[in-house]
Amino acid sequence: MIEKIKQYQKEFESRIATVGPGEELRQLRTDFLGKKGLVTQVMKNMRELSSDQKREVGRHVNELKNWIESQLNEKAEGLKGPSETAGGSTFDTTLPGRKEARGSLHPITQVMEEIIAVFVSLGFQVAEGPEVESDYYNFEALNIPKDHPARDMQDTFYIGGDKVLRTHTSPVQIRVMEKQQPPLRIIAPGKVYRCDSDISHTPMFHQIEGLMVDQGVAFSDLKGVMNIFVHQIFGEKTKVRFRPSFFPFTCPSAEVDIQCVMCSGKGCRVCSQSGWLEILGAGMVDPAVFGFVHYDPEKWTGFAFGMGIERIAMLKYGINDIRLFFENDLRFLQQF
Ligand code: 2NM
Repeated sequence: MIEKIKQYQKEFESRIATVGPGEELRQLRTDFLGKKGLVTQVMKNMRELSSDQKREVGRHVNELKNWIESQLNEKAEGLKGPSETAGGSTFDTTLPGRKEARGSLHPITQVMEEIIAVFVSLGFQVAEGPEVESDYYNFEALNIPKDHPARDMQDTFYIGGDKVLRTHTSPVQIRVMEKQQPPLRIIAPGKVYRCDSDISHTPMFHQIEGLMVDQGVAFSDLKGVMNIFVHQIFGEKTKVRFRPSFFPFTCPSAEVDIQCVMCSGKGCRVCSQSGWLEILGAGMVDPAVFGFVHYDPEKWTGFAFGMGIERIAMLKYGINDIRLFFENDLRFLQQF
């Protein structure tokens, strides 16, 4: 009989390990402690035993009964869901939980932060400014005259009065120069707006511009900083090329190319068989710009540069359509 008791204990142990809430748990209690339950059966069978045996078996049965009772109570407590605990209706606590969706940074934000980190490591400070700008900061102070093509209605969003949506982040640098004397090393990341839309242009995109002003800053300093930037972002082996160009706010001006990331310079569709890709514009700050912020051009020289983040991100990741960045399709975004 003692053997039987041990066997029932084992059976109970295995059943309580997997029992569910509600009816399942009630059934388990009935099976062991109910009127026709196994424990009750053993107690009934004790009638045939001698009084010595009764005492011995009785002790074991009582222990088993008390143990099962406490196990069932403990289990019932553990299986209670919050609504049950709170006195509401029951729900199935065995259902799997809902996973919390994990967010991540937008690829443009990632590339922007990566680029900022490179310039911060070179001693540049991050500066910000308004996205709604006056004609003066967006154009005039940058030596862009009233009849310059960059001011064309087709490119600029005019929003009434003399206000525009900034077409570049250069006005941020004008504002900093107005308030701060050289030496100066700043970068201006942020959103810019141009009335343009196709596979390589969106009406809003992101830019990082940089400016360094000090005594004796030369074009060679610009080249050194641009080389470090390219090697950090595209890899140490990436070749860099400077081509003469024109901007109203720099002189001399250059466009900076890198060896094509798709074909390593052999020539392909992406680089129009040239082996090179344009990634940014740069130059020595025009003395006329210094005039607007009352810097003495005899004392100070500086270089400036500007790049579109989307273009850098497209080249870095081999993306052929800029609009993918703004569709918010998770199948695209989750790849970064
Ligand atoms: C570019 C290219 C060349 C530029 C110039 C200035 C400022 F404010 F110092 F005059 N900021 N950014 C600059 C120079 C921007 O973007 C293609």
